[in-house]
Amino acid sequence: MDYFTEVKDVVTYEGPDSKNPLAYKWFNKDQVVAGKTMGETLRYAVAYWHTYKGSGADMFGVGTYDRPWDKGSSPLEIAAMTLDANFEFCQKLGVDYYCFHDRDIAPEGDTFAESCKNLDHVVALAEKKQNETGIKLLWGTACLFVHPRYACGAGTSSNLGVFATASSQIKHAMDATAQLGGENYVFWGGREGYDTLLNTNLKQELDSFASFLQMAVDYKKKIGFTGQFLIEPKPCEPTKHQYDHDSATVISFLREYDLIDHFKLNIEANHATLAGHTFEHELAIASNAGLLGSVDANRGDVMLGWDTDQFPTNLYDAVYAMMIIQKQGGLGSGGLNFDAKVRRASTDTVDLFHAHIGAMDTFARGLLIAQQIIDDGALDAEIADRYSSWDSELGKSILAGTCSFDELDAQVLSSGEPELRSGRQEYLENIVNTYI
Ligand code: XLS
Ligand code: NI
Ligand code: NI
Repeated sequence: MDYFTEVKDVVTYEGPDSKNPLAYKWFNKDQVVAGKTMGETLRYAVAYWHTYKGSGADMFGVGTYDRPWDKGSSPLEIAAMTLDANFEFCQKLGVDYYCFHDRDIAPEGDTFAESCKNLDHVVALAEKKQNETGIKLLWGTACLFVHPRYACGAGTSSNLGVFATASSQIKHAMDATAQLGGENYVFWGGREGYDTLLNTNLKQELDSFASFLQMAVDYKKKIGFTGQFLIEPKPCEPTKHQYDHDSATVISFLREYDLIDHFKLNIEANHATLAGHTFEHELAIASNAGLLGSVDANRGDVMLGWDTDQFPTNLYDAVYAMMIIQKQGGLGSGGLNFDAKVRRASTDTVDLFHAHIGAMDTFARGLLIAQQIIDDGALDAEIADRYSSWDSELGKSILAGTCSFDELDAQVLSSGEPELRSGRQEYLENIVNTYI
C-alpha cells in the first residue's frame, strides 16, 4: 500500500531557487563538503515515535491525526502496517536511518512476556524490510516511562521488582537493536529522577542507576553488540528533577561510577534549553570531553517552558551546532535524529514531509555555512589571538603544573597591571552574520 500518496517517487534536490515545497533547497545528499558527502556527515534519522505513533493528543485534547497505517484490525497488524509506512517514508525522503523505542515498533501485550514476544515478531519483520530497502537503524532504546509500573522510575526505582523488569526490558531492547544492526543504543532516563525528596533516597537511586548501566555494559560485551551506548541528558519533565540533568552532570556521573569509557552523549536541543543552556553549550561541553556521540535535532519555543519537540528551522542554531560537530570530525556512528513532532493542527501526512524537508535543509545549510566559517578560519584566528599570552614560557609552565603562586606573585609585583583587551563579541557576531 502507498501511505504517502502526496509524494510519488522520492524528494530530490532542486537547489535554493526552487519553489517546489516537496524538494530540497540545500540538502544535496551526494554533494561533498570537507571530504564527505552531506549524506555521510548529516546521517539524518526519522524518529518512529513522533512520526508514526504521534496522534496529536495533548494534555487538553485527544488525537487529531487520522493515519492510514493505524487502520489495522489488531495491534500486531497495525505494527506491521506502521513498519511499512516507516520504510516508505524514509525511502521517499531519502533518509537512511530511523530510531525507535521497543514499544513504538511493537505493541505492549497483556503480560510482560507477551510484550517481549510481540517485539521479537516485529523485529523479524523490520529486519526483512531493512534488507529490502537498505534503510538502517541509527539507534534503538527501551521505553521505560509509559507503563504504570515505571511511575517512580526504572533503573532508579525504589522497588526492586520494577528495577528487575526494567533490566529485562533493556536486555530485550538491546537484543532487538543488535539484531537490526543498530549503530547506537540510547538511554534516556524518562522517569529516572524524583518528584519529591521527601520520599527519595538519593544515594540509593544513583547507586542503583550506575549498577543498571554497568549491567548493560556487561550484557553488551556478552552479546558482542558493537554499537555505541549513548546517554541523553534532560533536566526534568516528566519528573521534577531528572538525574541526567545536562552534559556536565552526566559526564561527572559517568566519571564517578567508572562508566566513562562506555558511553557518549546524545544531545537534544530542546533539552539543552530546558536546562537553561543553549544547544551549542551542551554540544560544546560534550565535545570538549570527547563524548559528543549523537544529536536529537529539534527545537523548543522560547516562550514555553517545556519540551515542545518542534522541527528545527533556526539557521543560527544549526550553524553553531555544525561548527562544533565539524570541528570534532563528525559524529562517528551517531547522526541527527529528528526527535520532533508536527503541531497538533498539522493533521495531514504531507505535513510530515514539509517538517522533515525543512529540518534537513536547515542542517544542510548550517553545514555549508559552518564549514565556510571554519575553512576561512576567521573565528579561530580571533580565539587564538585572544589566548596568545598563554603561549609564553610562563603560560606553558602554569599548564604543565610547574609554576607556583610565589613565582606569579613575584612576576606581578614587578610587571604591574595586565593589559586590558576587548572580547570583541559584537565584531564576532557580525562576522558570523556575513556568512548567513
Ligand atoms: C524525550 C526524549 C526521548 C528520547 C528517547 O524527551 O527526547 O524521546 O530521545 O527516549
Ligand atoms: Ni530525544
Ligand atoms: Ni525530548
